[in-house]
Amino acid sequence: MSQSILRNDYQPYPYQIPYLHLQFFLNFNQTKVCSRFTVYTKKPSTTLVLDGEELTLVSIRVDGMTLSADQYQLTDTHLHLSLTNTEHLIEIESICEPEKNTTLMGLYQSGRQLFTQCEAEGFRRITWFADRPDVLSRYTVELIGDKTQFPYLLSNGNLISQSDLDNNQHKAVWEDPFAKPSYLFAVVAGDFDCREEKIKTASGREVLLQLISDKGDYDKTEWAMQSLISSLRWDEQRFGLELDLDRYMVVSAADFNMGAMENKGLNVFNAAYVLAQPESTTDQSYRDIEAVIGHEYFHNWTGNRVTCRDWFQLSLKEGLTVFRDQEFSADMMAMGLEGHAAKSARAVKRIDDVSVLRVAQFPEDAGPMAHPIRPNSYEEISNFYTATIYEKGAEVIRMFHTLLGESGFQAALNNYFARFDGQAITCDDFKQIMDEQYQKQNPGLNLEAFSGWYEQAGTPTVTITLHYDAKQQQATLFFKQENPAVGVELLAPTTDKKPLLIPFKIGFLNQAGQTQKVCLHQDRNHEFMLRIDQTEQQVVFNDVQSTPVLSLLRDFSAPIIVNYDRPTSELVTLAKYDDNAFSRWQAIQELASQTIFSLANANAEANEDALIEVWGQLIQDRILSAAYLSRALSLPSVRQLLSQQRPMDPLSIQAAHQHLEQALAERFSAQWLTLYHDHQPTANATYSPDALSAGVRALKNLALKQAAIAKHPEALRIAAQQYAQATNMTDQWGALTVLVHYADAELREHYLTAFYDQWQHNALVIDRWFSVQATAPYFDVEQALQLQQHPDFNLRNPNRARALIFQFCTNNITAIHTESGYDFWRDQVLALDALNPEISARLCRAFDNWSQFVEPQRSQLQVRLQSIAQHPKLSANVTEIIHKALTIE
Ligand code: B3K
Ligand code: ZN
Repeated sequence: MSQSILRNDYQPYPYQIPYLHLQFFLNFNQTKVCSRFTVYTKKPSTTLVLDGEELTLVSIRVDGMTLSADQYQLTDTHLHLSLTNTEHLIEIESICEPEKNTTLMGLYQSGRQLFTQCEAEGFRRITWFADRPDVLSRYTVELIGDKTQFPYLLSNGNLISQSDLDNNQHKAVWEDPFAKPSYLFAVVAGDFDCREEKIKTASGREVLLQLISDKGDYDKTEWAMQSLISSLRWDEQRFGLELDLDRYMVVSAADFNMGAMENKGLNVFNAAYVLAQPESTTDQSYRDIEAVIGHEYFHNWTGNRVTCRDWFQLSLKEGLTVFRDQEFSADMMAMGLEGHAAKSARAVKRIDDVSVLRVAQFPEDAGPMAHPIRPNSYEEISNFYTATIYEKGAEVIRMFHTLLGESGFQAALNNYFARFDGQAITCDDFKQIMDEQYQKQNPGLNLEAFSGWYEQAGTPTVTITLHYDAKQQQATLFFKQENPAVGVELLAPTTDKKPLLIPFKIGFLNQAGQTQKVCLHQDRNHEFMLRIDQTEQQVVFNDVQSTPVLSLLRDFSAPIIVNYDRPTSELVTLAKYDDNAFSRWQAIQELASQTIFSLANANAEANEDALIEVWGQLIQDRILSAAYLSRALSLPSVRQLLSQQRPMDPLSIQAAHQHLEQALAERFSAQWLTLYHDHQPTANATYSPDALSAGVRALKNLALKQAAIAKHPEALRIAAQQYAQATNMTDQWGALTVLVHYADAELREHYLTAFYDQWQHNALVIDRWFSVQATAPYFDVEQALQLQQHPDFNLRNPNRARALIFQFCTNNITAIHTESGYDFWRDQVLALDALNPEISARLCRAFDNWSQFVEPQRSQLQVRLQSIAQHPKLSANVTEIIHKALTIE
């Protein structure tokens, strides 16, 4: 079993390595790497320990002398050198094998190209080095390779020289002017297309931006370039942060484990987050590309200039950078809009982000892998690139932003860069900066009670009760926080969790749904930001003229679950009239969730009347934006509902969900058809991915789906027509999904074949072809196994594995929750684990919460987990997940 690494065991590295010189002789089968660096220490006679994995050693020289085998100690993971002086020159030659590297960590081959991925611990698969984020060095990199095979030889920073060598070889020398940790190192080699643009930064410096993609994909990089320029401008305008390099490259890779990687000056991107053109890319993908381009670009300051001391601090860069990319997207979505329209656009972004948090992070925070945003231990760091570190981390930053306000937050960030630029630091350092600013703004108060957000796991629940005294016109609100031990906390008996500081935004309405002003201390308003920081706390509002309807946790001001018992009629009032767009959507969702849960429990009083009343009003509304309506008129997903149910009964929730979906679709089928026709594009309109146009298409495609669910006689004909006439992928995809999911087998096959034939040369669209089948109601395990035999299926390509296997295992509820479904999941985890442990561990997580299911699913899953655990050759990644899942119930 792997060892746990503990945060409290941190020790600074005993050596400094200010410069690193690397020389690569690039080849697919064997790449030779020669490294040269001087180590400095204040303590002579210290052993130098370097990380290295899957490498073949050629030679080691210390101060010019080649070492014999008895002068160093080599294990599978480390190289130990006993040094005597305060300064030594180290030279190491080694070989790695990119062609055989299916983990996609370190240097690997993808098609006829070479890429690296070093975060978190991939650099050690390239050469022996101090592969940890607190060792910062300035890199010079010489790349030598065949001119025909590798016309492009890229690394971080500035190109110093390029020259031809004998035997059709050539060499490029790169120098990164900034000291960086090894995880930000990158090399890319191969043949590419390159889109370039020169722009001037805010201070007037000219910089070269390059978008580098496979030959033939040049036309698909225009949007990414536009997004990169928008990101640059946004960071200058909103955060006052400028690009610090002369050259910034973004490269597209077909095989990539994650979304993208922020290597200094040389970002490597999963092709899915960089390539776009209207006919092959959906609106959602356009948004995602903009967000990920932004995210990686924003890392240049929050991550690269100021980096993490150790991997326990990962959220220092990820939470902050996700917060920044969320704000960037919101600003882009609201661009050009004013007043209510701008607010609504931002609310849509907030709704989407909160939905992701609830579907991905809340269950994580309630399961065996629950961990604080700054974990205390891990076995395998790649298992900790989680929704908690990223999305909950971003919510924590958002709370700082809420507590300080925009200008206070900006002032604090200025101090942050002034104090920590060029350093590897901790979350505590960041919190300290925020606290200093808070104390400046709020004399006598501090953020001490906020530290629990970094120290504790679990989603806190806040239960609220209201006492209204009509005579005194006084409303007293009682708040009770609960946050029982979860995940690893359950293994430590001494978990006395403390109450958290929660910024809680609340609004007051009356029973008719109008806002009502009330008094809190001297403040008379209808909306307040409360500071909740006690286990039990009460807040008294005066001058409350009528029984209030409370609009709670407006804008989702904290990542918590709110319990408040109220009559359905109040939810209906909020669903119709809440002036906070987020909370209005929340009320509609709660109404829908309650209805589905009562249906699933076969509750005698279960009925859809309240929801029908609300939907009836919404579906006629022509003032709310189309994007907002498309969210308001969507039921919560089965996965989200399951996260609220204990024990989880997937099949009954799926059945109740389907029942309600059907009932609502039938009830409003005529209105949906009208909506569909009212949201057609104007003739000859050219495609634009802007938020307004995308919102109209989202609502239109939702309407088409609803008409199909209702089996409206027109629905499939309209879908076929839309498919035939579509000039963009959003519309073609919307129609295809309807035709594949709701038409009979013959029609479905016809469209699947047509779609495949049209797009067989576009891998990203063929991913869609796999996923539309994997999520279809008719699709079962037998078909999944059959589709895996398709010549285009390739388990080594993470996007393909995600399109078929992950989609099937996570989103095809009826097919996966069967004995054969669970067998399929187990077999895929094991098959993937032999190739790519990082991806396999992610699939493994799909059922790490097995113990929360009802019987017989619970026992059936347990058996599969146990059989994975017994597999003789399991990666450290999967071992950690399975071990935690089986020991922490
Ligand atoms: N920092 C990368 C994460 C890559 C980790 C892979 N094991 C992506 C991002 O957050 O920008
Ligand atoms: Zn990131």
